[in-house]
Formats: sequence, C-alpha cells, structure tokens
Amino acid sequence: MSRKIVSIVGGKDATGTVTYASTNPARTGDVVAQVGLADADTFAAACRTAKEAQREWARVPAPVRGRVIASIGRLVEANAERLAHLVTEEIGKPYAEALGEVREIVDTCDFFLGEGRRLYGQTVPSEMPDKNLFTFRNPIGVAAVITAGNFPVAVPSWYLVPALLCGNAVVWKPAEYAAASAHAMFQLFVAAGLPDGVLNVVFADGAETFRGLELALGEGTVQKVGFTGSSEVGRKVGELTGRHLQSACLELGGKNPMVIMPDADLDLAVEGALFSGFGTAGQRCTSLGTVIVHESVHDRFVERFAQAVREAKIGDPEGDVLAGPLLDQKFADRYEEYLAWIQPHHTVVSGNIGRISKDSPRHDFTGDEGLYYHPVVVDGVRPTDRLFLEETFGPIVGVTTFQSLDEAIELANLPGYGLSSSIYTTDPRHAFRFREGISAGMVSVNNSTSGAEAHLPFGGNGKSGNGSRQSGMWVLDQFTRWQAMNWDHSGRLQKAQMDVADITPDMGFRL
Ligand code: UN1
Repeated sequence: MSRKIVSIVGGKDATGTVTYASTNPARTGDVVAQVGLADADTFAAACRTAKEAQREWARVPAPVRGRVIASIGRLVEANAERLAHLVTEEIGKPYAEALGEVREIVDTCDFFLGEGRRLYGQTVPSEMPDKNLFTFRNPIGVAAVITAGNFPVAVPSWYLVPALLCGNAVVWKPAEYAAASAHAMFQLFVAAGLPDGVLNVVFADGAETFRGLELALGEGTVQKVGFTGSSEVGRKVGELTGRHLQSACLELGGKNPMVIMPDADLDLAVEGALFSGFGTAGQRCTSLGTVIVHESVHDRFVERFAQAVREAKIGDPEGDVLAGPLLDQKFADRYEEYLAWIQPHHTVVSGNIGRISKDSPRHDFTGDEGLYYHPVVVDGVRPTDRLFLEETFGPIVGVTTFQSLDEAIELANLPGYGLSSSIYTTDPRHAFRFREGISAGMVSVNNSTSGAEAHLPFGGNGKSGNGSRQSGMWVLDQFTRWQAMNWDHSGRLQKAQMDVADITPDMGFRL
C-alpha cells in the first residue's frame, strides 16, 4: 500500500493541487508514495511562515539548538535501516550505499552539534584606546533549499543541519521522485523538537517552485537559496537570486576527470574507476566522467577496466550489487540521449549498451523489469566530443589519452566544470602538480572522484557552482552573516582614522 504525503508548512499539512506518483525504479509499477504537489503560492506562504518562526528560533541559545541537532543525529541513527530501505525502494540506490548515505546525515549532525557551542565571533583590537571591537555571526533568516533526489537525504542534511544550527528557518523543496524519503527525514527532524514553522517541506514541481521562489524573494522572505541540481537550472536560480540581491549556494553538475599516470598502480586505478564511474549507477554529481590515461598504459588499463565493468554485478538494489536501476524514468530517458552521443570513431569496450532486457542480457543480472542499464565504457573519446565536454549523468565513462602531465591537466579542465577530480600516481610531485593545476574544488589522489567526507569543504567552480562550499566549518559562511560592532567607552567621540595616536619612526635610520 503506498503512502499519501503532502507538504507540511508551520506544522500543518498543506494539500496539493496535483498528485504525483513516486515509483520504485526497480519495479516501475510499484508506487512508493502518492505526493500532493503544491503551487507557487503555497511555496511563498511557507517562506512567510518560516520568517515568522525564525525570530523565536534565533533566540534559542546556539548550544541548545546544538542539542536539537544532536537529537536529530540520534533519531536518524535509531531509524537508519528503515530510512535506508526507503531510499533504496524509492530511488534504487544499493542498500549498502543507502546506509552510507544515512550515515552521512549522522556525521553531519555529529559535526554541527558541537558547533552550537562554538559559533565563535572575535574580539578585535581597536586603533583607539578605550574602545572595543567585536564580530558576531548572525543567522541570515530564511533559507529556501531545493535538492536533487540522487542523494535524497544526505545532501539535504548538508543544508538543513547547519542552517538550523545557525538559527535560520528553512523551506525545503525536495525532488518529487524522492518525496517519500524526504518526508521520512523531515519527520525525524521534527521529532527532535523543532518548533512548528522552523523547518517546512514543500513538494512542488520545478516551474511552481521557481515561481514561488520568485514571489518569496520579491516579498523579502528568503535570504539564502540552496540549490543542488543541474548547471542549467542552477544558472537560472543564481540569476533570480542575484536579481534580488540575495546569494545562492549552488551545487551543480560535474564532468569529473581521472588522470592515470604511467607510474600508477593500475589495479587500484581500475577499482577506483569502476566505483567512481558506476557506483550509484554513475548518478553522483561526483561520478567519473572521463578517464585520461597516459598513452603508455592505455591498452593495459582499458583491458582491465573493460573486464571489471563486464563482470560488475548490476541488479536488485537490496542485494550485493555495484549498481541498481536509474533513479527515475526521466533520468533513464535523458541517459538514452547520452548514449546517442556515441560516434563511429568511438569503441565501446564494455559489451552491450542500453537497457538490460531479454534481448540485451547481462550475466548475473538480478533485477527484473526496472530501469536497469548496462554500464558503458567508451574508448577513443576526443576533446571535441559531446561525450567529453558535457555531463552524462548515468553509467557511461569515456576514455582518452595524453602524453604529458600538463596536457592531462589541460584536458581535465577543458569541459569547464570543476567539482571533483582524481589522479592515480605513485609520485608525490605529480599529485601536487595536479592539485595546483586542476580547477576542481575537490581532488583525490589514488582514490575515487566520489565519496567526499562530511567535514571537508564540498563544492565546485565553473559550471559546477558559484564557489560556495558546503560541509564542515566552511558552510557557516553560507548560513550566517558577519556583524561588526564597535563600543567606545572613553566617554568622548573618538574619530576613526583621525583621532589615532601617531608614533613617529626615524625613517632615516641605517645600519
Ligand atoms: C551529489 O551527488 O550531489 O562525494 C553529492 C560524494 C557524496 C556526495 C555526492 N558524498 O560522492
């Protein structure tokens, strides 16, 4: 029996105008939840409600807010298996990965519960006597958070947890196709004692959300927009937010390169490329886009990589598999378009391409009629190919070659994204040279392009984002604004830059 869920604003159900069925991509006939989608006015109303609730929430001492974050972490931990099974059911993420995703929420809470006792400001010396200077971190107000469904609970927690800890209220718009997972997470957050209206969840389609956001920004009820999704939509969200003189935290797509040097441990590189490219069915923003392999090891690498991909287990995400189905029909449709970018000058070295079926079988396949696709490795990719230049969200990896490290770095930066990157080498000079030259916000050495830890800065440059960083202490700058205070207790007006003591040096002095 499928659930029925609707938006929750100010602690109350807000009925939708249209019903959307969130289905199980492993068995597309199974409806996981009937979701009532709200309209733009409901979104804007949620932002007004959040604004009301935020005032009181900001007055709760930060260490007490930290205790609420601690409770969220414990509640998520106590419900980890249920939440992970729901994620697997709704978006087809293999259960082990779904559990890891839930763990990432707990890690985020563990980090920020202490931040409640740390939200440090500074005392700063003044240029005048009997005057003190201070800085304070103030909450920004209301954050509108719009998230994708490939990480339906972990990535939202990167916004929600620090935003709430810092004393903000949130209106969260999750992806429709991951609504049940989002709704479950929302319930866990609320159970930790968040007052009504401090966290609101609104289910809506993209167009209504955009219109609702425009209304809310116009009404002055949103001070920060958090967006995780495509570069194309991110650009629109960034434009809209900027027009209202507010800032957006944008976490967008990637075309993440992996450079393999001649001195690399090739077996390790194959293992890394397999997980980077095809874990989560290639549907992480940090998934591997193109392997850039030195020409001297190209043949050996490709042979082993192709074999590993051919042998990789695809199937029922509740089982022990490398990848399950694609997230949802719209991702499957888009992925089929990427497959059409394969050109006659390319060589597919991984076997069958397209949907796994009786006519296009796969050994060891354990799924049935779901949105399952063969993982694809395309060799011979050229820097002018769409396959090289554009993100291909899904299980497809390109391979190209290089001669010098400088050329590899140039190729790695060429598509103009800049989220994650990786180099396999046993020479530290290559690793540091790569780090320096690569435009990505994240660099792995002898490791997958995916799998960032919850307390390092996460974010990208170029088409991957506007330079904002999530996670760890760095995200605090997204959800607080610095306030400077000066306090003169001299009893007279001391004018900055003018009433300042001058100590005269002997500038003619020489040894
Ligand atoms: C994403 O796909 O939006 O680093 C985020 C990783 C994960 C997060 C991916 N921790 O691969």
